[in-house]
Amino acid sequence: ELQFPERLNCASELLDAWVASGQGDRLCIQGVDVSWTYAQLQAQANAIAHVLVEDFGLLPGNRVLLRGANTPQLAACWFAIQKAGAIAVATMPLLRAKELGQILDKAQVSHALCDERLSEELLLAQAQSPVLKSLCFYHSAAPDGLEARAAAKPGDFSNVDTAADDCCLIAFTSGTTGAPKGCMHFHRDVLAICRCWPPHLLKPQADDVFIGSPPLAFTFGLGGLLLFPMTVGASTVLLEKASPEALLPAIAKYRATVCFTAPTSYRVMAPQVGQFDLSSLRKCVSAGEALPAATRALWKEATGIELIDGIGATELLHIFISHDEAHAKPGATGRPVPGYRACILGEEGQVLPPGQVGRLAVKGPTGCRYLADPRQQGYVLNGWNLTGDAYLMDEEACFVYQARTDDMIISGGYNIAGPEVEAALLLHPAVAECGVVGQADEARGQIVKAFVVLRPGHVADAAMVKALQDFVKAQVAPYKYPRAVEFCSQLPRTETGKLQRFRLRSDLLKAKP
Ligand code: 3UK
Repeated sequence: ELQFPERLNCASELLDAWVASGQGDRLCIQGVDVSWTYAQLQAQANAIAHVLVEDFGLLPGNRVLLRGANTPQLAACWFAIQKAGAIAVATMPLLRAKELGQILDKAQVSHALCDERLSEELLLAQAQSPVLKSLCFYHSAAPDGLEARAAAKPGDFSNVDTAADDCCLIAFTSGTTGAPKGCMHFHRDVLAICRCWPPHLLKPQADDVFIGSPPLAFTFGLGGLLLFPMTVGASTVLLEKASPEALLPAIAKYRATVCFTAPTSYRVMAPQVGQFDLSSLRKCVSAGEALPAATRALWKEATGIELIDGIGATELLHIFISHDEAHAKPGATGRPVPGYRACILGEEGQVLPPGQVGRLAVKGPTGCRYLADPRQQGYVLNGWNLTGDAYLMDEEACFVYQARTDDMIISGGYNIAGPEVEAALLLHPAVAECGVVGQADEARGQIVKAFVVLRPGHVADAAMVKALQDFVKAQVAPYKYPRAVEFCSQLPRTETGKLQRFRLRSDLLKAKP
């Protein structure tokens, strides 16, 4: 059981404590244009907190929208908000005015800090918003920009005395089904995720250099690229652009040791690994989507490193089922992270025995609290969080991902998990990427349809279709083979690397006569 004092501010614990203990000159954060020690990040955050409170009248509990690519400045803004006892509402850099407007409204955002290079869409949203009172730009040379204002403020700040269960973060889900949901997290939640997965599974060291792709607005990135390195006084590299092509040279340049990205990114990087000196790298974490066994094998072959897989969710803040390198089991996500419990529930809410597919339920120190959203009732049942994933627990108590519950394909009376068919296809040397969904079919209800991106040098013809179908039939129950195969040049993905199956399905609808 995790114990926290009643009064708690996550910025005091994660940031100020290093300076207070005399270790403020440790390297904390590197970006393209600046590089800060813990003391320098603290001084920046303190000055920004003064700006928010004194120049913009920020009060504890106010909601502050953040918009920007991953940079040290964005991290300083995040800690400034915590220090002022306010609530960070982090937003994904690619969001447009309409989506930003929904967030301003839903989270009742009163203040915003925005990278000037991403001002356009937020200004459009502000014009429509009755709630946003102040908007200040950073990465700005303007006399009223954040840098100029912060330069006029002192470098110390007395943190607001927040309660452990004061809300400090509202994270929005990507909302593939309906409007995005705001998930509220408390100061103690931020510290809880720092005490569960990192010390038990990641096991970071003080001299580690973290790097990766997820935006800080995605809680996978917030934890992996900002909070977790700070639990051991390590440093982090924040890249503004972190495509697989940009990540590899950056790992080499910064001598990074711990990498966080999505499974698809490891798959794209694997064949290019030989062109870079990745000798510094010691740990690689995959999350956001199921990790296919073929991708784990490719990465291990290319780098010698066993990927650490973990399933997390915005609702639960971070990873709750995972494994360390010694316990990796291809095709399985692992076991509940210390502090969390998990089980598989059947249709009637009964706990299912090992081997049976059902709904994943999770309980732990963090959990779903939607902001003013009736969908809370669908996510939490008797204190258990229902993540929307179909899973099974095997005989070794390892949890094995099947599909999103609403992505299961039902064909001729069989339940078929698209990702299992994808995992089989990905083992074929001609397949670069693939996505498998159900296509409406008169006779069978649905048939299994595969969208396939071929590796260079392979021909998309009828012979290839037959070869892929036979290949799948040889590995999994033959009724799961893709009756339809369509070749394409790329697959639709979110900013966080997730395959957008709903778009594959709607493309199917469009294609129908
Ligand atoms: C899926 C996975 C299989 C799964 C996240 C790490 O992805 C994160 O949060 P989101 O709210 O999505 C949650 C859903 O994504 N998923 C994530 N990781 C895995 N499926 N294996 C995995 N390893 O459907 C889950 O319900 O965007 C991941 C840390 C923090 C996060 N917010």
